[in-house]
Amino acid sequence: MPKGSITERTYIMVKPDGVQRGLVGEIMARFEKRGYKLIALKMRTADEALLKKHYCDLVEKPFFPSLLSFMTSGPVVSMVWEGLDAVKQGRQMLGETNPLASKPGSIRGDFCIDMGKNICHGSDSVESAENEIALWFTPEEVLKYDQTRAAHIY
Ligand code: RTP
Repeated sequence: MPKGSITERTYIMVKPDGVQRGLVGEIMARFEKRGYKLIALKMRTADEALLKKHYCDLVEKPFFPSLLSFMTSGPVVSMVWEGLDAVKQGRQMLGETNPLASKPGSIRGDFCIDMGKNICHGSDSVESAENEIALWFTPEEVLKYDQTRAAHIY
């Protein structure tokens, strides 16, 4: 994908705590209002096998068992958002991994304080976004449509 592409994509996931706390709409609204385009959306309870692939670089970490237990504790909402600089801007909108280091105005900076329950996930590079999108969605679930056509307003 060329840098600066309007079709850059990022994988954003509302984690079980964000779903349980009723923050799905708030998180989606921030991406919509910013100007990003929703091209895939799914709710599911992830299993261990899927999460081991998603967090493949963390499986040896001491906190991995508690991360796994938390991430399988309830449904997650998986999304693909498309638009200019989607990966980097998405991470900025989420805030830092540690909510206490996250600025007010970011999702984590506004809604959480616990690193283990930091509400959301966002891809950290264009390459990992592509891998994560392929892991959480089938190609058919990632849609192509023209958002500029206003035909449905009237
Ligand atoms: P995420 O994948 O969830 O967006 O998080 P991230 O890239 O900001 O951070 P990453 O290092 O990939 O960690 C994934 C998730 O594991 C939990 N974590 N706990 N106790 C700890 O030291 C620790 N470190 C990471 C967090 O929930 C983090 O989001």
